[in-house]
Amino acid sequence: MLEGIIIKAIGGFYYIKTCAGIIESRARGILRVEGITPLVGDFVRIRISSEDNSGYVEEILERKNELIRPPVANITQAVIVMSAKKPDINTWLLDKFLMMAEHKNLNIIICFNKLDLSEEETNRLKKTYELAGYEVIITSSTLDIGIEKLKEALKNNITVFAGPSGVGKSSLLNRLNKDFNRETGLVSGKSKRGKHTTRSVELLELGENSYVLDTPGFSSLDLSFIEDVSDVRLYFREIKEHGKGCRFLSCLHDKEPDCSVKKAVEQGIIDKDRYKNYLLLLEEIKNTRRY
Ligand SMILES: Nc1nc2c(ncn2[C@@H]2O[C@H](COP(=O)(O)OP(=O)(O)OP(=O)(O)O)[C@@H](O)[C@H]2O)c(=O)[nH]1
Ligand SMILES: [Mg+2]
Ligand SMILES: [Zn+2]
Repeated sequence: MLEGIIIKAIGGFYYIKTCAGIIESRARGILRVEGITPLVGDFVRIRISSEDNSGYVEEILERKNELIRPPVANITQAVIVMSAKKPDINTWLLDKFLMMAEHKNLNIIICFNKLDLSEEETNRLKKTYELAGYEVIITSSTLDIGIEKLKEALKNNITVFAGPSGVGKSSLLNRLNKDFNRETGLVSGKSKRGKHTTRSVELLELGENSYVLDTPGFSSLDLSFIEDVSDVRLYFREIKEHGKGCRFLSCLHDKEPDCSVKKAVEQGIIDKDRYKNYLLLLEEIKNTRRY
């Protein structure tokens, strides 16, 4: 049996990258009976049928994790792409993306693209998020800045590119490898809905053991994975860190006394806007989890 990774799935066919090349396969009947659907990103064992020379997925190896949107398994890293301008930065959305990636335990890189449009604002954002404890890479896909650094960070990872529509996710991927041929910039100016130009789920091979996944931009995130208000603390990296010094273990860093987080905000060690978004998220979760 051959081992490989599913890089694409279309209409019941799975395209599996193996040491013998890419093999088109179907899922074995038993998987359907067991109610298991192979996902892009799955490591699988396949058998080549001697009758028709086509592949059959016999076994799915254990998944490290699973994303629902897009449906994909074994992602190790998220590059969250944002821009300072066009579209304007939305830190509320960025912080939600970060929460999601933290929740999935992914390695996280924030990429501020379109440096050419606003150097000052982009550098300010970089500082803010580095202060929060994140790795930040600044790029301009138009001017070919930061691409090598990005490429380096993608090695030996299966990386999902996420972020709102129009920030340049697909443009960056084309810079990483021009053969990727991702469609870019088809956001219709007339129907302001912003047409999603990126649809199918496919791992793009960047090098040995390195894959990237383009996703359509989305502007709202489902936070139903947060079960309890107190969990919000876990998904803000610097708040989690500074919260260790609070008087109460249960401190939500809101109105409690002797709160290290609030102290750090006053001292400028935690960014004010990050803290503001944290409080807003607390409110949002409180309101939606009240039943
Ligand atoms: N000025 C400037 N424009 C850029 C840059 N990168 C991308 N763009 C432009 O931004 C627009 C959107 O780029 P896309 O790559 O399609 O954005 P996307 O994030 O893939 O968008 P969706 O697929 O809709 O989620 C295109 O017109 C690009 O040419 C950049 O670094 N600087
Ligand atoms: Mg795109
Ligand atoms: Zn506190």
